[in-house]
Amino acid sequence: MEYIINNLDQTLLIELYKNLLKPRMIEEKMLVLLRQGKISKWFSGIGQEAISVGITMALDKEEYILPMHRNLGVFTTRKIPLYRLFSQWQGKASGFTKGRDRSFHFGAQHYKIVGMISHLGPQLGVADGIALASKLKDKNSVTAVFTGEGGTSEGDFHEALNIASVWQLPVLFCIENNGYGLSTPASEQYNCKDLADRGLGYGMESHIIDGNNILEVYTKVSEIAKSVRENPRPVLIEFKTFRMRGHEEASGTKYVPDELMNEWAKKDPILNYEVFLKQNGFISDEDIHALKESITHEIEEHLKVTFEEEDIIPNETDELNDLFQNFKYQEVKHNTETKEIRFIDAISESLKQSMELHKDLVIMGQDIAEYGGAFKITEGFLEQFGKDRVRNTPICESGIVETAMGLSIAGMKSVVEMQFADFVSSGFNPIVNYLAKSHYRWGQNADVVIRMPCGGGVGAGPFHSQTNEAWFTKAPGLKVVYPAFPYDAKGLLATAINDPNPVLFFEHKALYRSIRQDVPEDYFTLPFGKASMIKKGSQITVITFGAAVHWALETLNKNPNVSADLINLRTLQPLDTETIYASVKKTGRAIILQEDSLFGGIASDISALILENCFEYLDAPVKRVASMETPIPFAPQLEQQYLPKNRFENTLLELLAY
Ligand SMILES: Cc1ncc(C[n+]2csc(CCOP(=O)(O)OP(=O)(O)O)c2C)c(N)n1
Repeated sequence: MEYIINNLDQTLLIELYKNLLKPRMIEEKMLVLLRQGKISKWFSGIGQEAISVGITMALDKEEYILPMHRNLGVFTTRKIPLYRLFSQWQGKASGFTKGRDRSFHFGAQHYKIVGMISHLGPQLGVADGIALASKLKDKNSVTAVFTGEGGTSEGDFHEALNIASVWQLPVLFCIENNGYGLSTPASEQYNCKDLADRGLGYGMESHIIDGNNILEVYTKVSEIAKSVRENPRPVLIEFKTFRMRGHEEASGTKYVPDELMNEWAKKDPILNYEVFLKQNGFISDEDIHALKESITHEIEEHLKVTFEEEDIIPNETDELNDLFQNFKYQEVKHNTETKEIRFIDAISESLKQSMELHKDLVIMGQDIAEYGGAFKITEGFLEQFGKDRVRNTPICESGIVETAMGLSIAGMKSVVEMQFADFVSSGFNPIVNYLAKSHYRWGQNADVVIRMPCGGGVGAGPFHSQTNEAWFTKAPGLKVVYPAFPYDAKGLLATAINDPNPVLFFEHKALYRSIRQDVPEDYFTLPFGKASMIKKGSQITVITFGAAVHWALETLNKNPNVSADLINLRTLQPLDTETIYASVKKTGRAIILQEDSLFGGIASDISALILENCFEYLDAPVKRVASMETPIPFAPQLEQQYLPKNRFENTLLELLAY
């Protein structure tokens, strides 16, 4: 291995060595503890340390790094106290996740480190968001994100690189090509000579670096980072290296030919560098010995702290309190000036007023800039707020949701417009696994609103008509809002944007241009978790939300002899159970109307809650009315049959007669 010193001084050469040695020695200790059953799982980065250490040393302390499961060297080079890492791996409170997540699955804002989620790819898009924030704030910083060569096969990789290139974001995409993804050799993972070749396809500069040569990694990444700070752009870097141990310790290396192991053993990044330093008189055997002694001592001391730390005592309140970032709702009252507007105007006005209020709010979506969005909600926004804050995106829901997460990590707010709520399935993973879980896992909020133009009755077939709120009400950590009137839509969207937690904001397309209401012209907010009672009665409680509120109203208006409480839920998560229970206790009968197909929808949970909490007050079974158990069809007569609107009246009357 050839080491070229360039203009690096001795202090730096030794610092690099120390930083290489520490993760190696920690790992060697962890392997012992693993065998003793004192830690649960270990992903080894032995042989790959030069990449983590070289990149971290090449970046400024204030620049974000998003490491993977083999990048202990990032954490140690950023000087995280070792006992905190040990406690993290043992699920203790001094770790970074209060025992809620394992290994390297955590971030630490103080150290500007954002750890992975198990799904590997999503953090590539998160890096885009962090880099976008730095670019918007003119910070001249770079963000480095890691992936293995296996992870490059995920769609997230493609989406993140494409976004970064189209938007010229200052991201270093660092591929650690260590030959195997679990047992799959690189030859079965991709079919190009070098992964760096892919840069060309994304319109991106790329480099290949010997990942086992610390001086090459450090020098080249320093040069690239400097140039990216001056001229923001993404760069793809492929580091050639090798995984010297199993995927994780239990999985072994039987599938790796011995010759390969032997060949790469000769290229060990630490041993070779040590020989080089000694041969050139930069370090002596005594220095090395003293250094190792001091690291051993540090490891032992910190392990002692962790071993002596008590196990976490479970407390349900603590767990539930950490699901969301604390948000104190602030009521903003409106003036009396109102104007009759459509549902769609209410959304547009609210969004515009929030853009005026929050200077750090960015909106992203397909065709939302010049074109004004598929439904024209953001028409005129580009002129008022500029291209930086009103961003047309490539067609990549996952990558954009991840970018939104990155903006939040960097302290900015965002609203993502799904062109149709149906397409959220292409961004499902980062919503339910990243946005929903990150506050609970490591205290990082996701200040993101996802706007969801949804719903049927518009003759648009199975992929443009779904109301898929149940996909999200099931995932703890997400708030779900579903207004039925312009006034509610305007006030609730303002609150959704103020709330620092992830909010899925459902907007029923059939209401956009059909429902009008007098709505205050200025900015105002409405609270989450408060249903509205839009009709009062004594015989039965009707519970519903979205377009179904209007179906229920129509039915009740047609049957003036039915005396019903009509509850419009407005938000599904949080759910206003208080209003539901009070009404059911009064009427003794409950019917829940839901537009989605029946099984597993929110109506089922509301029904169960009523049974559990109001059973003694019921005079009849709780009824759910919902769509058929099929996808939503296209032809108008099929769609009408599918939707529950026409079945609602019969069931309501049957229940009253029970
Ligand atoms: C979406 C997803 N699919 C599969 C896995 C299981 N898995 C975890 S790591 C891994 C191999 C990753 O290989 P690579 O990206 O090359 O990184 P390396 O482990 O070699 O450092 C696999 C298949 C996962 N965590 N997430």
